[in-house]
Amino acid sequence: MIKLTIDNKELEVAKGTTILQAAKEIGIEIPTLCYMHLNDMNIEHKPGGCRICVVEVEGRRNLAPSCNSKCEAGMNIKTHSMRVLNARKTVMELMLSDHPFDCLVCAKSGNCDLQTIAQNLGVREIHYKGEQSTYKVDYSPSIIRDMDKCIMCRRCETMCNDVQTVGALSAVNRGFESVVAPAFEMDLQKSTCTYCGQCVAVCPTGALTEKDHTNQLIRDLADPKKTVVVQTAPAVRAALGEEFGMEAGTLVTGKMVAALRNLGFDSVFDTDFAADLTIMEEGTELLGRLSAHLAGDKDVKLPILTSCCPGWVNFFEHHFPEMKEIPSTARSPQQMFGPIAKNYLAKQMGVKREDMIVVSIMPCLAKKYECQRDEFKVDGDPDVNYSISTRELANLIKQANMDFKTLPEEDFDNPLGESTGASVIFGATGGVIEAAARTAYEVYTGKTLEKVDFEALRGMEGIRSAKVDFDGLELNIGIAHGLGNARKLLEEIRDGKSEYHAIEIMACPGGCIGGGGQPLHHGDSSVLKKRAAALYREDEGKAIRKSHENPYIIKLYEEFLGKPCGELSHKLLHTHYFD
Ligand code: HC0
Ligand code: SF4
Repeated sequence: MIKLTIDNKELEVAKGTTILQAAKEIGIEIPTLCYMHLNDMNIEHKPGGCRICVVEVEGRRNLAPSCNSKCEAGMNIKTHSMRVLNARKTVMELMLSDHPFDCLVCAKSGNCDLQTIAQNLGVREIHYKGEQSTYKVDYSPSIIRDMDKCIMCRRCETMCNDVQTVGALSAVNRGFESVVAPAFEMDLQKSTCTYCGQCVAVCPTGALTEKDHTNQLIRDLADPKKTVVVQTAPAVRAALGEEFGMEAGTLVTGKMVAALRNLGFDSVFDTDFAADLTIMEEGTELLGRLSAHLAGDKDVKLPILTSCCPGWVNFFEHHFPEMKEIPSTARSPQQMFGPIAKNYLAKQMGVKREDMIVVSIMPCLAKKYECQRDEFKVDGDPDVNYSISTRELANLIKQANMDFKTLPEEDFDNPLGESTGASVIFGATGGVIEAAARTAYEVYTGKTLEKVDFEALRGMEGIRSAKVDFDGLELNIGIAHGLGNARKLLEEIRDGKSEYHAIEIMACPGGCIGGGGQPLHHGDSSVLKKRAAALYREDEGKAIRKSHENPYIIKLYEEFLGKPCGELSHKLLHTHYFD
């Protein structure tokens, strides 16, 4: 152990502890910009590049970057001496000297680390005038890159390369010209980007933001000719409250429904309904493949991989195209909801397809891209017109001046608003496969599943596995969240070493609760755990907790679809993948 003093407080820390960590241990927060600590993933990004975290160490000529300077015995450190504050101010002014001055209209305003730290430092004047960079703004279907706002913290690069192993972003050029970009500075859309949005989630400035669909939504809501219906993803309800100062993990399902109704949607539905439908289709496919496999059919491919996460779909299409026959052909719940709304609900409501607008509220940025894919359009009309993120919904509620915290709790509309506990847990890693196991068990064994909680499938470890007993048949299940973890399981399958029957993969660490469109959680995994716990609470409180018992799903098959994986289901609810 090492003894030292920080801001006149004596403390003892383990060898190897940085000054930044030591200060944190005694409640002293040193401002940082480039530093990022993903505590559950064992990733500490500390390039020491921004120099905002400098501190004064007695007896040393130079200030030390606290994020990558280790504590030494007897050190006497000042974290906010005059010298430190002046240095930080100068560093900040230099950073701002070539930064665009459009804070008032910047998408990140109010949520920008650069802005917050400049404000906290009391920067009122910029004494340096730098050359301004003039990069072309890169618009992709999900993400906007405005590199004039990049401060070269390179957090995005760490997320893309080390966590996701996608490798779409890296530093290019030198000196003033240096910037983080796809290879050859090509547009993101032409790169191998999966639109997972994890880079956006950690960008401290407005350099990476989501493509904003809120103005389009406001226009559609105001159009009397349009019937605008909305579906809300499972993970949104566990995080939206954070945008209004509520504790992470506060469930705001009822308030969210009330807010959406206030905004003017004609009907407020739940993606969870479609998640129950996904279980019917994907579960049937799983049991079909499993039975064929057990009967000795060598052509049948196992493991079956879940296919509901669009960042994951983009990943295997780009990186493992030779394995595109393995994932389930079931569309994601978002993309099952769309055709059911426009082919079944529209008829019930007496609305023409072209007059119905289906909007989704998602924790995810890849969903914006997913709903624009050609295979999910009919004569150019998308089944889901567009998707807005949890953060965009929060902005809309703020624009409408609603006092979110005091809104009354309201219920979803029916028929596409009824859901089971199984569908709610889709939003947390392991939830999709747990929901599938609840239904597949009963269909396969013909017995009632008394204990629906498969605890072994839950948790935050990046790769997990569990054996589930199907009345004598042992099903081997794998789970990965984060694309770097997914890659490991895929490589096992490619090398013929995988022993799983079924694998759930979600692109974002934590699953959808950690999606790129959620309130920013700054890599703090305790926030993700609280959001997951909220979803498991909602599941526990539901009267029905197995997808196949959802009465509106039963009715949908009776009235419209026929049977799971039947002809109409295949046409409307399944898809195919591309190289
Ligand atoms: Fe998810 Fe989904 S669970 S991908 O994480 O399957 O975005 O929340 O909406 O579609 O239901 C995201 C979340 C969804 C879909 C569902 C799945
Ligand atoms: Fe990389 Fe995901 Fe960002 Fe694309 S969205 S650049 S894949 S981190």
